[in-house]
Amino acid sequence: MHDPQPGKIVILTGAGISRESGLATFRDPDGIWATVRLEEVATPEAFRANPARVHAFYNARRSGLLEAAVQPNPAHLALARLERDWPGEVLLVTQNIDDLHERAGSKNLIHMHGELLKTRCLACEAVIAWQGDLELDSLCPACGERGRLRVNVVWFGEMPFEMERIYAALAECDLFVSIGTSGNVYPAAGFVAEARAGGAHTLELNLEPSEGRRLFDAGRYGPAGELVPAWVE
Ligand code: BJW
Repeated sequence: MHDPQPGKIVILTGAGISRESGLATFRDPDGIWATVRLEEVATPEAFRANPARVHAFYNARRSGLLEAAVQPNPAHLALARLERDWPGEVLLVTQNIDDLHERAGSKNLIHMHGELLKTRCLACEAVIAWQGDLELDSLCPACGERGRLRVNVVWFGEMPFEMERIYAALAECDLFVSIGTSGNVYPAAGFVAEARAGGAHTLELNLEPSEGRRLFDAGRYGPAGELVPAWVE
């Protein structure tokens, strides 16, 4: 990064940043939505109709995330270094439900689509760290109810987390950077327009131009594991 002025940076990340760590994206030809219909696994209606199916989908992704080979890649590590070394503020907003940013060392981080390694109890609303499988009769450690746990992620039609804090940061930031996201899913796809309206410079780092390409002042295209460290240094 060559900007000598310490300013406020908001970074949005998507599935593309974790692909080189071995996690699938959603809309690439080898992505998750090529193998399963999102209507069957990523909506509240799907969970009501067939909770066992939805648990199985997320149980498989949870055990995939916990495989030893899945580790933060140079892009995650570079963003953690940026947060540590940048004299201004860096807020990282991720759409990803994996924990690779925190494993890399990022601290000022919002998981707007939730976290795969947490469960939420529909009876008592407790959010609890969870590394094993979720079953239909899993017991809530907080309230003792059975069968009321769901993965703590944001499905289509649900409100993403911490939106007020995100919009406030977008309105104030000097630089907005979008990394590894296709720009298909709202409200995240609208963040670039919000940041621009507040006067921020906008940059996209992605394998290929995203849906919102024309809204970015600049774009660099290639694998995140190469682009992000090169941008941060
Ligand atoms: C690389 C790379 C490498 C590959 N290096 N790059 C406005 C207009 C139209 C529709 C809507 C709207 N507002 C809301 C909607 C409805 C809906 C929506 O957006 N639908 C669209 C499909 C049109 N949005 C919602 O429902 C959201 N909720 C909401 O808006 O609530 C409002 C509300 C109001 C009042 C009451 C209640 C609610 C919620 C969206 C939730 C999305 N959930 C998912 C699943 C989460 C859990 C899980 O992981 O299973 O989130 S869907 C999925 O998509 C996941 C992702 O976070 C999200 C975004 O995907 P992402 O990260 O962009 O991945 P890809 O695969 O699309 O792109 C990867 C990119 O990386 C590509 O560009 C590659 O080229 C690139 N890449 N390898 C760098 N190595």
